[in-house]
Formats: sequence, C-alpha cells, structure tokens
Amino acid sequence: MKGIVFTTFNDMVENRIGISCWESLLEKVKPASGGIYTAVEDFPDEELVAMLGHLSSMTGKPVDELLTSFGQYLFHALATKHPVFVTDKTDLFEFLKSIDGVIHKEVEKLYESPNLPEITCEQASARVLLLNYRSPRRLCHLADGLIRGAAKQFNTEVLVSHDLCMHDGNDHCAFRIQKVDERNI
Ligand code: MNH
Ligand code: ZN
Repeated sequence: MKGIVFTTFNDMVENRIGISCWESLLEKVKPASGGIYTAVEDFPDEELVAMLGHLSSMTGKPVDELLTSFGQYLFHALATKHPVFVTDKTDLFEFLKSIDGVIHKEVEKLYESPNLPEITCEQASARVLLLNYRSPRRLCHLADGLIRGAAKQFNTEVLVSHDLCMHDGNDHCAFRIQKVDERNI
C-alpha cells in the first residue's frame, strides 16, 4: 500500500481522536518505518490491517466500519491532492465510471506500480449504477467509503448496498448505488 494511504490514516487518527492514539498504534504495531510514511513509497498492507484492528479495540467500532469511515476521509485527501479528476466530471456516475479507465490509469503513472483494484461499472437505469470491485486485498469496505466520499463531493445523495462480497466467497464485490434525489439524475 502506498504511503499516501498511511499518511492519510495517520491524519485521520490524529485529527479525529488525537496524537496519543496514533502513538499507541505505533507502539503496538511497531512498523519498520517507525511511522514515517512517504507518499509514493510502498509499505506493508499488514501494518494498516494491524492498526485498524487495534483502533477497533480502542474505539469499540468494528473494523469494517472504521475502514468505511477511512475511505470517506481518503477520498477527500485524494481529491484534494489530485483535483483534476473531480473537476473534470460533473456527475457522480460519470466520475465513478472513469475510475478504472482514467483515474487509476493516471495513478499508474504518478505512483510507481501501485496496487490498484479492478473496478467495472454498469449503468442499470438513470438512477442506479452497479459497481463491481475486484482486488486480492479485498478492501471493499474502503471502496464503500470512497464511493460515499465521491457522492459527497458531487453533492449527490445516494443509497449504497453491498450485494455480493468477496468475504462471503464471491469472486468480486458488487455495489448498487442509487441516486435518491431527482435533481441529480
Ligand atoms: Mn483509488 C487505492 C488513487 C478514487 C478505489 N486509489 C488507491 C491508491 C491510490 C488511489 C493512490 C493506493 C494504491 C496503492 O496503495 O498502491 N483513487 C485514487 C484517486 C482517486 C481515487 C486519485 C480520485 C480522485 N479509488 C477512488 C474511488 C474508488 C477507489 C472513488 C471507489 C471505488 N482505490 C480504490 C480502492 C483502493 C484504491 C478500493 C485500495 C486498493 C485495493 O483495493 O486493492
Ligand atoms: Zn465486499
């Protein structure tokens, strides 16, 4: 996982909970980096997973829920760092359809060999987009948060359901994203 994911996780923990929480995560996980993460370097996925586990024990919130909150926070950070991807599109569904073929293609050039998921979209109707997620890292709850972060960015109220999940033995996760408000269609 690229350092930007870790630096953003560090920011979220420090801003939402406090620096002492981040320090205790470092004491428990003892990352080889000592907690000094740089944006384009790679760090072990296991470190993030371990930190989420400890954060879950500390807050009493389930890991999946923490990962979804983190996805929303991460979306905001990525959109701030790379504003062109969000200013380029006016509609949430058009944006989500551009992740695989445009955004993550550019990410391949900006970050050296990133570990990106495969995202495919199918527009089922004017108000419904089906989004499929595939990744050996099975970070679908992060994807859920990123989708919600994107919806907020585009001022679009949505209902998101996670209809198939890799954690239940499926070969991919399927999300159904429904626009609630007529004005966004
Ligand atoms: Mn996207 C990982 C960039 C929007 C889903 N994404 C990453 C990584 C970068 C990144 C960088 C880290 C790669 C690595 O660790 O090696 N993503 C972006 C940017 C935008 C973006 C710049 C928009 C701006 N990403 C989205 C959206 C989704 C998404 C929206 C929602 C479906 N991205 C992911 C997921 C991962 C990821 C999920 C985690 C990797 C994985 O699942 O294997
Ligand atoms: Zn899933």
